[in-house]
Amino acid sequence: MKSFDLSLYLVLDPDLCREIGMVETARLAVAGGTTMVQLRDKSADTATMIETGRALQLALAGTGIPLIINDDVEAAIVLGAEGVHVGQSDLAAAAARRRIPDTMILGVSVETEELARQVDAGLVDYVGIGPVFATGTKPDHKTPIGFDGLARIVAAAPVPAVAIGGLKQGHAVPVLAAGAHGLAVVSAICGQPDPETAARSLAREIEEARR
Ligand code: TZP
Ligand code: MG
Repeated sequence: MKSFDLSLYLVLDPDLCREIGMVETARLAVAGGTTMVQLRDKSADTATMIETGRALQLALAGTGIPLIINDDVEAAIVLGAEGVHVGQSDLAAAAARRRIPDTMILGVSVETEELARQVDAGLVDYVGIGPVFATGTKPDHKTPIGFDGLARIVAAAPVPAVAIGGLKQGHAVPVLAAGAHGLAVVSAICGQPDPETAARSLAREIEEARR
């Protein structure tokens, strides 16, 4: 069954996680209430993605938290990961879906209303929308959209959305008010002195924002 919860979506970055590593960061974040984990390593080859992915699968075993692989469809298939996330510059959604089974989650990044409208809900399970704010985590990011832009793009998307880009404590209310189902974060958890507490505070805030 393809069920997933976008509430607090951790996107792992090897540089930001370097102190304790991506696997330990994921383990702590999930203990704190993270609901999805994505492996995003732009410089890793497929063999390295598979190796890291295996270690993440061990750390997530029994938690029910899905592991999503960024861009590397091949690695995701070999791993039997729960899903794949592709950007606009990556393998198009249709091409990705042709390579992965229906049972796998497919996420796509969209930065504009037009791209959101083009999303095929028959192929794609969720969209990542951003950057809400400028962020040093993705130096090549597009112009920040703010919460107003987020709301417009969410409204144009035919599938559930998760917001990304510069999001941290204090942003759950405006993100959910814009119609997104959750917050995707890198630096708000990766590289924090205590990733578990960071995740727990965010998860609590999201839960409270829903009330
Ligand atoms: N896509 C748009 S912004 C971004 C990605 C992967 C990085 C978000 O990182 P942070 O540290 O949560 O701002
Ligand atoms: Mg990508």
